[in-house]
Parts: sequence; C-alpha cells; structure tokens
Amino acid sequence: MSRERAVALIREGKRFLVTCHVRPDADALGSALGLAALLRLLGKEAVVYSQDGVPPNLSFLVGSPDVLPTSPEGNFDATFVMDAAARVLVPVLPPSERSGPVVVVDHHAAHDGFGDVIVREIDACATGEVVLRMWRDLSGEPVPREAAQPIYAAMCADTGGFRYPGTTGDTMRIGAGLLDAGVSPWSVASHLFERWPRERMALLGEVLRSIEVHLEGRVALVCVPRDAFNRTGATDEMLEGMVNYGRMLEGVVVAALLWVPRTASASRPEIKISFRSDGDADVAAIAVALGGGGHRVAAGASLTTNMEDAHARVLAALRAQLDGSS
Ligand SMILES: [Mn+2]
Repeated sequence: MSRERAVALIREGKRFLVTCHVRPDADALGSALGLAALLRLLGKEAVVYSQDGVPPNLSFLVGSPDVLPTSPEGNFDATFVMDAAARVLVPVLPPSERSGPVVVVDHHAAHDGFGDVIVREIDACATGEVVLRMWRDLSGEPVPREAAQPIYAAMCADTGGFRYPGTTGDTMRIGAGLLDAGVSPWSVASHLFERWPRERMALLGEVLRSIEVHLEGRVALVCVPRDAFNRTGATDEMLEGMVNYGRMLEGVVVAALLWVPRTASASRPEIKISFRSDGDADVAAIAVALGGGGHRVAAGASLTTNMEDAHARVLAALRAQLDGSS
C-alpha cells in the first residue's frame, strides 16, 4: 500500500519539501501545512512551497506566513505534492536529484499516474483526511492545534461544510478530534465560506439577476459577460462557487455557468463553462461532449467562441444529455 511507502520515507528522512497543486484551494494548502506541522512534530525539517503563493482568502490557515512562493534550495529526502490529480496541476519541482522521491497525496477518483509514490485514497473526503491517516500510522500522539486547524479547513472545504455525500462517520469522528485539539469551527467556516469582498457580493448580484431557466425547469443557466467583472470590480477568482446558486432552485438538476475569462480577447474569444449536478444528473458526460471533463457532479469545459454560440452549444448538449436525444 502506497501509504506505507510514504510513511517509511518520512520515518527514514530528515528534510522534506511539501507542496500542493497550482492555484491552491483550502484542501491543497491546508493538507500541505498540516503535513508540514506534523513532520516538524516528529523532529523533521519541512519546507512548504506553493507556486502560486497563498491566496488572500487562505491566509487564515495556521502556518501560511511560512509558505515559500518559489521552489526552495537544498536537498530533500522526499517531496510531497498534495491534492494533485494530474501532472498539469503539479508546480515546478526541484530536479529529481534534489527533490528525492515525489510522493503525491490525493483523494481524487481520476489520477494520471504522476509521482514516484502515489498515496491516493478515494474514500477520504479530502487530502487532509489522508494526512491524518498517515499521522495515525506514524504516531499515537493527538494532533496538535497548529496541524489540526489547516487539516480541519481542508476537510471542511472539500465537504462543503461537512455536507456533501463524501461526508462519512469517519469524517465527523476525525473532525471531532480536530475540534478537541482546539480548532474554532466558526473561524474556519467563516473564512472559507463568508467574509466576501464587496466586489464579490456585487458580482453575485449580477449572477442572480441573470439566472435563466431552461428545459422545463431542469436547467439553470447563467451567462457572465466580461462587463459584469468590469462593472463590479470583481476578479475571475471571485466567481468561484457561484454556479451552485442556480442549482439551489427547486427542480433544477443541472446548473451551468458560462463566463468570459480575463484571458479572452477579440482575437481569441473564450468561454469557460462550469456544470454542477443535483447528484443524479451526470454533468461529466455533458462536459465531455463539449471537449471538457470532470466528475459526475462537478465538471467544466472551455470553448473558443463567443457567448451567443457557447450558450446555444451548451443548451444543445444539456438537452441531448437530459432528454437522451440531440
Ligand atoms: Mn481535495
């Protein structure tokens, strides 16, 4: 079992690099910070590196001030890459003679095989939960607060606040242990899900006003033109999660959000599309039909076209999937 190999590398080594996928979310960065704190507790040296730094909304994670934005110098006995399901998500790593074995720790169902050691446990609700399993293998000690807070944040984020179907009894038991270690659940949840900049709230207003309902109420679709970002001052990143509002409508089985990223231009038009399912509809199939991909309940695609054409193609793909005809 790959976790055993990773644990052996930790036992034998002294100095480790811990990093996570590019454009890190709370599970990626939280599990990296948690693992680093646990390694230090074992008397090891751990350096945390995030190629895209620490996003402002994740700066509440304990340990985040010590995250390096560039690949550090020196030799490592192993390099851990947290929550990275695909090679394209892996940051620039030191050359293999300095990095040591590359250990990917992940919980995604699909993985492209990158890494010398792959600790992929798809029954874990978050990569943070896999870190705690590694800790259980390594030590009988309780988890200290400096590790508990980022790992709790990782689990809270990936379960949508302990709500999604991946939330198990174990998730709650592990979460309870982290609260016992001194984590403040409201501090973590409010940092993860609230505390929005005004620009983001204004963008949400635009999104809510733009919800269209199609296919006898089964589809909620929102188009976000570049103007919406310009009017509100919101960044592309602030759109994160807003596709879910369409899904909240009674009767909606698929929500789609189409938006123009800042990288689009007149000479190279681009529409990004996010899909969310109510749990029954398979949005991965819809995304694949549009050249994209993802999971059954969350998927996406990108089209090199304008909004009008993208809108028509997305609706056609949705109709084909939901009605079984095209
Ligand atoms: Mn994750």
